[in-house]
Amino acid sequence: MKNFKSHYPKLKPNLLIAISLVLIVACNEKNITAKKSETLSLKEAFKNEFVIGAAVNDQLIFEEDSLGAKLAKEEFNTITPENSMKWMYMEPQQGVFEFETADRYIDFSTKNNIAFIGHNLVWHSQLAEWVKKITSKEELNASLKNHVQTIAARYTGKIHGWDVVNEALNEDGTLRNSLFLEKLGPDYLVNSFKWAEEADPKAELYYNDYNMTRKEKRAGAIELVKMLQKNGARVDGIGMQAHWGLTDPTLEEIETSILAYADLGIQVMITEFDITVLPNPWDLEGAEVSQNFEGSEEMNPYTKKLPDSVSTLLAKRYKDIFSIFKKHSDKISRVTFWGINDGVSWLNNWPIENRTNYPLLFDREYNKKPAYYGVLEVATDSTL
Ligand code: 9MR
Repeated sequence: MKNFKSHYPKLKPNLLIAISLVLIVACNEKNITAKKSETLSLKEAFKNEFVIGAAVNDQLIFEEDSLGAKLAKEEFNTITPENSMKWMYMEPQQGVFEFETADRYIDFSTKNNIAFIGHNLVWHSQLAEWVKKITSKEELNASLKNHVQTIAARYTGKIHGWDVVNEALNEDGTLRNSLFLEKLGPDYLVNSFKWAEEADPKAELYYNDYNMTRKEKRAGAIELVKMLQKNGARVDGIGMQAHWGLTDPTLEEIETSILAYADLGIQVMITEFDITVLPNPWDLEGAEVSQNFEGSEEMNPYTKKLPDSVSTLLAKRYKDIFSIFKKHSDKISRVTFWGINDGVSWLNNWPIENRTNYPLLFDREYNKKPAYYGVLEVATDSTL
């Protein structure tokens, strides 16, 4: 099975020793790690472990966000479209496909030699309205097939992998009662993977979901992949989205989950990594997310600046989690952040709109944050 790693061969051990010696002699300083941090990009730093990605948006692809585009080229070797390849944008009317924007994403990745992850072919959310109105099973099945195959076929040879199915599970690990499941039964999952493979045999095919560290959901995801495999669908990898917090999930849950997914014999990918630093209304006893928290200081405490104490906690959390990724880099092929800088993160608007969040490695001015250096240290510190 081909994967990212075949494109990024490991350095030979004796070469690594030679490089380390040269660096030790050349730097001869205590803070060698900090020095190296100035010169290495994320993708270079982790080139022997996994590829490093980011979700990107239209402003970046059209280079209106030129600083974002610059960082995408310098720091990352894979990108995922944050929104523009979802069903509502790709096929807004039945049988009418809008390829213009998606083509620009593909051009950007091809031109800059950045591997492209298609996101996504089948999802109950951000669907076009017309799909929801279909009443017949036959028509829905034909529409799903046409959607998957038309898009997958268009980009064959230009896409590294597809999130074929996104978020098909409930929190308890059972299958989500989406309109696809309701009308087509679990066959829609098997068929979607088979249709994608038929249309683009070269692309890798993934199942992608959130809360993949929770016990019940993890069991459900494993069962789902096994069911797909048993029914003859090819699944190359499993995507743990990784929208995480400063303390949840625990490091143990993260590690256990990586190992459990790797046991399926497929690639494990961290596909939408970010760490919120803001309070979550669901954690508050008696708090209803439907309550209006907008403008509440309690829920939006860092409107001017992230306090140094929290910034340090965030850096440590990133470092701890990346240490686990590095430890299991033989099982992990990709780590993708869900956005490039704090200013563009979806977490400024979820679960409460208009807050100021700081979940990524670059700040609103595109500067590297302590979290960036925390991550980089994992790559450069041989004791981690
Ligand atoms: O980041 C995306 C945000 O801009 C959209 O408003 C949102 C709509 O559902 O989708 C976000 O991306 C999601 C991704 O496609 C699938 N996993 C969860 C992500 C965060 O909601």
